[in-house]
Amino acid sequence: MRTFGEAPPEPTFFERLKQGLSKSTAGLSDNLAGILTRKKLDTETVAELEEALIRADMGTTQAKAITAAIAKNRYDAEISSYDLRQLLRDEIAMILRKIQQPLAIDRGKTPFVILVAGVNGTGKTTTIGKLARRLAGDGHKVMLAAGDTFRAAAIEQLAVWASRAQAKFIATKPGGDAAGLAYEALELARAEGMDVLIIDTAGRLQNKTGLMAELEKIVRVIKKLDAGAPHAMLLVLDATTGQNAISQVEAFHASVPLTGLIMTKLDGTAKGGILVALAAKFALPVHYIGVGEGADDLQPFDAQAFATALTGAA
Ligand SMILES: Nc1nc2c(ncn2[C@@H]2O[C@H](COP(=O)(O)OP(=O)(O)OP(=O)(O)O)[C@@H](O)[C@H]2O)c(=O)[nH]1
Ligand SMILES: [Mg+2]
Repeated sequence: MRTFGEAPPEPTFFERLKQGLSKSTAGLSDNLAGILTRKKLDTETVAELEEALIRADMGTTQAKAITAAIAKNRYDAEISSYDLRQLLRDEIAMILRKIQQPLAIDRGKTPFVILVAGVNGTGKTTTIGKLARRLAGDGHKVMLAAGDTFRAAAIEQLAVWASRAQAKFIATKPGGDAAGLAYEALELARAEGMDVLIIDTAGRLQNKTGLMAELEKIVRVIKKLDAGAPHAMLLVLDATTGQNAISQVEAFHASVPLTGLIMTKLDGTAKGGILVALAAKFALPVHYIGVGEGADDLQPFDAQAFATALTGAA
C-alpha cells in the first residue's frame, strides 16, 4: 500500500508494452471492446474481428487464418468478450511462440561476433548499448565497434553506451571505411580475449543497393578472419513503421542472411500485430523487444506476455 506523498511506482516493462500497444487508434485491445456487442460470433462479428486484426498490422492472410481458427466450431455461438480475448491471445501466442528465441552466446566462439543492421533511426545504436549492458552484466567481456563511420555523433553515441556498460570500444575517424574497422575490431577483440564483439552499422534504406553492398562487404571482410562470423546477424526494426517492416526484412535477409530480429519502440504508437505477420512470413527468431530509451528497456521477447498485452486478455 502506498502512503501519502510517495511517488507512484515506475510502470513495469509489461505495463509499458501494454500502454504502448493501446496508444494507436488501431490498437487491437481497444478495438476489441467495440466488437462483440452482439455477444455472438455471427458473420458480422467475424468480419469485424478480421478487420481489427488487419488494422493492427497482422496482414490479411494472418488475420483470416486467426479469425477462421477462432470461429471454427463456434459459429453463431454466444461468446463473451472475455472469452474472445482469451481465444485470440492463445491463437496469437501460438504463432509467436515459434519466434520466441533468446539470443544465445556460444562461449565456444571467441569472440562471438554480433553484427547489427537496419534502416535509419530504428534504434540500432541504443539497442547495442542496452545489449552490451546485459551481456556485461552476465559476465561477458564485451567490445563495441562503431561501424557507423558516417557521423561523428554516431561514434560518440556508441562510446557513451560503451562506457556505461564498461565495455571496450573501438572506432575509426568519421568517414573511415566501415569494413576495415570491422576487420580491425575483430583482430583486436581476439587479441584482448573478448567474449563478445558487437558491431554497429550506419542506417541504410533497404532499397539503396550501394548501401546494401557495403553491408555485404562488412560481412565478407569479417569472414576473412573467421568464416563462421558474424555468429549473429541482427536486424533492428522500429515497430511503429508497421507493414514496411516486411520489405525491410525481405531486403536485408536477401543481402546478408539474418539470424534474428529485434523490435524496438513498442512503447510508441506501434500496433504490434506486425510481429504476427513477420512470424508467419519469415519465422526468424525475435530475440528482444524494446519499450523505451533507458538501459533496462530491452527485454527478451516473451510470446505469451506479448499476446496478452496485444489483446488485453487477463
Ligand atoms: N521510445 C523508444 N525510443 C527508442 C527505442 N529504441 C531507440 N529509441 C530512440 O530512437 C532514436 C534513434 O535511436 P538510435 O539508437 O540512434 O537509432 P539508430 O538505428 O542507431 O539510428 P541511425 O544510426 O541514425 O540509423 C533515439 O532517440 C533512441 O533513444 C525504444 O524502444 N523506444
Ligand atoms: Mg546508430
